[in-house]
Amino acid sequence: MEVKTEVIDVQDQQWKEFTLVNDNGMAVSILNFGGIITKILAPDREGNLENVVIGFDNYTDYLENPGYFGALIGRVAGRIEKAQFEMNGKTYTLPQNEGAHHLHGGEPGFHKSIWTTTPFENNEEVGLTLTLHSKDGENGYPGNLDMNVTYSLTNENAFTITYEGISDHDTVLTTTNHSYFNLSGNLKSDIQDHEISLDSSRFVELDEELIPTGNILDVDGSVYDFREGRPMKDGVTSDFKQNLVANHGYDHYFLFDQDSSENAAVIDHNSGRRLSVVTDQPGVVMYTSNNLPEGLALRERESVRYLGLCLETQASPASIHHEGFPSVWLNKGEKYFTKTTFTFDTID
Ligand code: G6D
Repeated sequence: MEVKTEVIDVQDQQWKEFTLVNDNGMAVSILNFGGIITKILAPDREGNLENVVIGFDNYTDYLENPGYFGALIGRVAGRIEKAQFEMNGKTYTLPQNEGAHHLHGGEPGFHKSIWTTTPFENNEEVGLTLTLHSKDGENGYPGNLDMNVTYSLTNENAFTITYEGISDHDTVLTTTNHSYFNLSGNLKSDIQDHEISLDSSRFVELDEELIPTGNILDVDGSVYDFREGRPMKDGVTSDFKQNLVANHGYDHYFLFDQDSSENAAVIDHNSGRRLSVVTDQPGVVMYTSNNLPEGLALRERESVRYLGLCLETQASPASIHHEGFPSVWLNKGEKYFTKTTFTFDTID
């Protein structure tokens, strides 16, 4: 196992790209800019190592990155309605960076910050720690926040993301990673035939602006029921209102039932790749890149809709305005800690 480091010149900046490599040749490449995962090489059933995430060909494009490819997201992943919240009798107003609402921590959120990076290696894993200090009032969020994220890779092809944070003031926080997975290998096909399983019987209803209505819907009898596995394309062809609201696909928060040791799984039967997701988070936003800007120059091809699957493990920003949702509130001095493991395997 090793960590390779490369300096990348991007306009007037010098970024660092770290590549974690395990003994099977699986590799994960990460930028200090945004903690962005630019590439993951994983084996297919024949052992061919191919890239399984969306990434830009020209790294300058990460300066804009309208789809948040591969990026760490925060302070609050998802949408905060009306870009406002009340806390301790005070109203906090955040940048309205998507219509009247606030998306993915604003600009520049975690995804466009330079993180301080330290690679590491031990007998079990190889990895990278990334730290960031977000000042009190940054993008309207209260509290001086210190974040520590760790990416680590083992020889079992398990890639774990650990998030730790602490604030000197009551605040809101729920972080995630916005990688777009595509198990076909080198983006040779889209994700419509990916078979998805989710340990979830409930999901959050959205309005036309993708803002939670406050209702939690049951998946029973709908194309939102992934408990026995389902091809992603069911959400594309569905005329169910929530799939139409998401622009012919999924863009929804699923609450986990915790009935399984595995929270989510994705299989590409053509390549034989299988991705397993295990997290301590109460749910996941599954986004099937319905709104992916088309024609972007990616490493292997131009972008098209449905080219990547986002599994954004997190709590729910709906908890800011509604009862009964997984909380994003963080008390002063309380330790924020969450861990998600993505394990890459193959089927016969
Ligand atoms: C779209 O609605 C989706 C979001 O869920 C996603 O995170 C973003 O694109 C990148 O706005």
